[in-house]
Amino acid sequence: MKIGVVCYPTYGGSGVVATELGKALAKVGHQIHFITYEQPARLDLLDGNLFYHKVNIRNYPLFDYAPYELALASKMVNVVKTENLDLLHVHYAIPHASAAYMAKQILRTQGIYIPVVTTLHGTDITLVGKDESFAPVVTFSINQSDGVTTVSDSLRKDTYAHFDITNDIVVIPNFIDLERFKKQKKDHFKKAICPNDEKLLVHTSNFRKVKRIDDVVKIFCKVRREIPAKLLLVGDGPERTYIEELCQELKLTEDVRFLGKLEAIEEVLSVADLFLMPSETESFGLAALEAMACEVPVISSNTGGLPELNVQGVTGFLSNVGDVESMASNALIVLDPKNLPTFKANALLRAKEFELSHIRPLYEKVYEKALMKKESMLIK
Ligand code: GMT
Repeated sequence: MKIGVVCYPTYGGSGVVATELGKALAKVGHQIHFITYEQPARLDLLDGNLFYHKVNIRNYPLFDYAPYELALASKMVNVVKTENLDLLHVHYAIPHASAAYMAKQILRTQGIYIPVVTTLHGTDITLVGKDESFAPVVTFSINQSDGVTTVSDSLRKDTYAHFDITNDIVVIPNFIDLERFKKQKKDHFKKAICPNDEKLLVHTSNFRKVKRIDDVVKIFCKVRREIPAKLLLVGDGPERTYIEELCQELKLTEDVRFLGKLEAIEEVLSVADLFLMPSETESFGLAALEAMACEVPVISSNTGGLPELNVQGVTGFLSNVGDVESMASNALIVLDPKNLPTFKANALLRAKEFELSHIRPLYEKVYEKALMKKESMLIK
């Protein structure tokens, strides 16, 4: 198949899923055309089946906000025609699903039927999407898609609860490439960060409020009162300055390190003992899955799709959002040397259930169904 993939090219989970899925599909022979304003972070174009088409956003003095959605729709029309695409797969509803709808309608006037598959990732439904300034457009574009997927059952339920959806939604969880995400021997790195064999806690995210990184710091503060420990914070975003100030206030600067955005996150995870994800909402929790694949157990909130990944008392523990007391005492249970090896082994076993090769065919099935719709449209 020749597939156009639209995503956010930044470090967010939806962009990572789109890029890794595109790469995996290219490996089994599909031709994948990424259409976005910047080359996706994890995309290298060495594979002959991978292509990148840049959306140029023209500015004009009249525009307070340049109309990206229109530029994107126009680019989709152009790429579908020049590359003879079979299908468009858009990740994150806003504004990708509505731009795809527009492209599809334009192409129909030219005698081309292009099926659109939309994958909903999280805040496009649970936060931004349900805001009344977007909701009618999000509802419409989901209903007009030829295939709709969500990354967890929880997100599927939320989508039906918040919007008037008449379309079927297929759940396809996030996936992991176990070739890349596996525990590596990085003793020198561990020694540099934890010279006295302290326990190492890690959090990675795009530092948005929804991640509740202040809870990460509070949990760590409680853990460190009981046992020698260090915390690594990986990523960057709007909350970073506030979190740096909080660490100073709690006198934690000696034991907390900010690593910023990192490409080789698996190297950090390889030396970690515990991953913290106390999010306000989390449709799946890809970062937690990456940690588990590197044998790192998870302390998380029990929101959204997290219970579909993190198994209570097996791969870690889940607590109510904001219950840092419970999260800290559970962290101490996991970090107890009597328990830690079992939790680590369980985390890896669970991660294996989400191996890329199990999940990729589920998307191919959705594509095939969308293409069947195209055939029935053409017969009409
Ligand atoms: O919804 C978001 O926050 C954006 C999105 C992203 O692009 O970072 O993250 C979501 O998609 C990931 C990939 O499907 C999921 O693993 C994350 O749980 C989800 N984030 C939230 O729901 C907060």
